[in-house]
Amino acid sequence: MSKALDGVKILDFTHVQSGPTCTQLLAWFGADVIKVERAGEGDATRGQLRDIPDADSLYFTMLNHNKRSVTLDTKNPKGKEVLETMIRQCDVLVENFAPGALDRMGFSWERINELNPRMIVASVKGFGPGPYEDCKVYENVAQCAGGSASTTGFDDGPPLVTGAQIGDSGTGLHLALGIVAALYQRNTTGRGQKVLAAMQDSVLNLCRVKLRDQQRLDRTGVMKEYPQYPDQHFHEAVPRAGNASGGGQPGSILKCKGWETDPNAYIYFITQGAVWPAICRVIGEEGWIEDEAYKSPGARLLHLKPIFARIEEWTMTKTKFEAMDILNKFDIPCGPILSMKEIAEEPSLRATGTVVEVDHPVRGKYLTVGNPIKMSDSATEVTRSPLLGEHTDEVLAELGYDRDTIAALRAEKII
Ligand code: CAO
Repeated sequence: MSKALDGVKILDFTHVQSGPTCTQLLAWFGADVIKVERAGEGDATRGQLRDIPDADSLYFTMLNHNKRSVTLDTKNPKGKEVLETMIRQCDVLVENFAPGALDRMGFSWERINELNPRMIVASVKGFGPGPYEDCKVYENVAQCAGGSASTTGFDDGPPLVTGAQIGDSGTGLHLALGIVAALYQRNTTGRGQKVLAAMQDSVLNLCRVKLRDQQRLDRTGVMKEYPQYPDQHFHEAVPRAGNASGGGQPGSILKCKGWETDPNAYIYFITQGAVWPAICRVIGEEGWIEDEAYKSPGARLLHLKPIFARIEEWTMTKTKFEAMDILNKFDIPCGPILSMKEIAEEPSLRATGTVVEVDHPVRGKYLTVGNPIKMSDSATEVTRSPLLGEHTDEVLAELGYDRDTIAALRAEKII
C-alpha cells in the first residue's frame, strides 16, 4: 500500500519533544525522515529519564519512530557541506532549536532558499515575534504563557499545568499541518516557504474557548455554567473552572464506588439537556422532571452543585464501568477516568493501533502511542526509533558520498 507522503524527504533537525512529534507524524504518513544529530551526543532525550542503563530512553524512542538517524557536526565546515547537500535534496527542513541557532550555524532562511528554493523550512519556537521571541521555552512555560495554566485548576488554588503536552506535542501537530499545507501550495507555486508554529500561539489556539469566555465575562460580568455561579463574585479575568465542562452542557467529575482507595474511581458526567428526564429516572429523582426549579437547563444552572451532589450519591454506588454501562443505555454522555495502567492494558486501543508494542534491539519490547490519525489509504506501521547514527553511511551513500569520503569524515569525527 502506498502512503500519503511517499516521496517526501524531510531533513529532521529537531530535538526534545515538540519538533520530534511533528516529524514522527510525517514519517507515519510515509515521509522519509532523516534525523540529523550531533556526532557522539545525539538528541539530549536519548539519555534523559532513562529506565534501562545505556538504552535510549522511552522519552526518545516514543517520539522518534519510523525515522533514520544521521550523525553530523553541522558547525564544522565539512559537516556544513554535507548539510548543504542534504538541503539540496530534501523537501522540508524541520527544526526547533533555540531562536537564532540555525542562523548562527550559517543556515538562515535566505541561505537555505538560495540552496534550494523549493525547500520548506518549518520551525517551532516558544514565542512568535514580540517581547519574548528570543526566549528558550519548554512545555510548561508555553502552558503558562498561552492561557492554559491561568484557566486550569480550582478557584481556591494556584494556576495548574496539565499532563497533556499541549505546548510540545500540541505545537508539533500544528507544525505538521503547516508543513503539509505548504507542500500542497508548492504544487502550484513551485516555491518553498517558512512555516512557524509558536508554542504560545498553539496553546492559545487550544484554549480558544477561554478567550471566548473572557469576552463573555467582559460583556455580562457573569458565566452561569462556571462553578463560581451563583454564590461567588467574578473578577475581571476568566477564573479557573475546576472540572466544569467548559461548554454549554454542564458536567463534573464524580466519585464512584471504591474512590476511597482508588485515586481513579471517578466518572465524568454531563447533564445534557436532552437526557435530563433519563438522568432523573436513573438516580431516582423523577420529581425533578416536572419541577420548575430543575425542569429547564437555565433553571438548573442555579442548582448545579446540589444536582451533581445528588448524582454523585448514585455514582458512588457503582464502579465507573458499571455506571458507564447503565448511563450509556440512556445516551447520557459520560466517561470513566482511566488510569495510564488501564489505558495500556485496554484491548480495543491495541486493536486499532493507538497503543502499539514495539521491539527495540537494546531495550527490548515497550509500549508506545501509535498514529492517532487513521487513514483508509495510508496505513501506519510503527517501526522502532533509530540508534544514534544508525543510518549515517546509508544516507551519505544516497547523497552521493563514496566510502573513502565517508571514512575520512568519520575519522575527523564529523559524522
Ligand atoms: N552539530 C553541531 N551543533 C549542533 C547540532 C549538530 N548536529 N545540532 C545542534 N547544534 C547546536 C546548535 O547549533 C546550538 O548551538 P548555538 O547555541 O551555539 O547556536 C546548540 O546545539 C544547542 O541548541 P539549542 O539552544 O536549541 O539547545 P538547548 O538544549 O540549549 O535548548 C530548547 C533546548 C528546547 C530550550 C531550545 O532548543 C528551544 O527553545 N527551542 C525552541 C522551543 C522548543 O521547541 N521547545 C520545546 C522543547 S520540548 O520541551
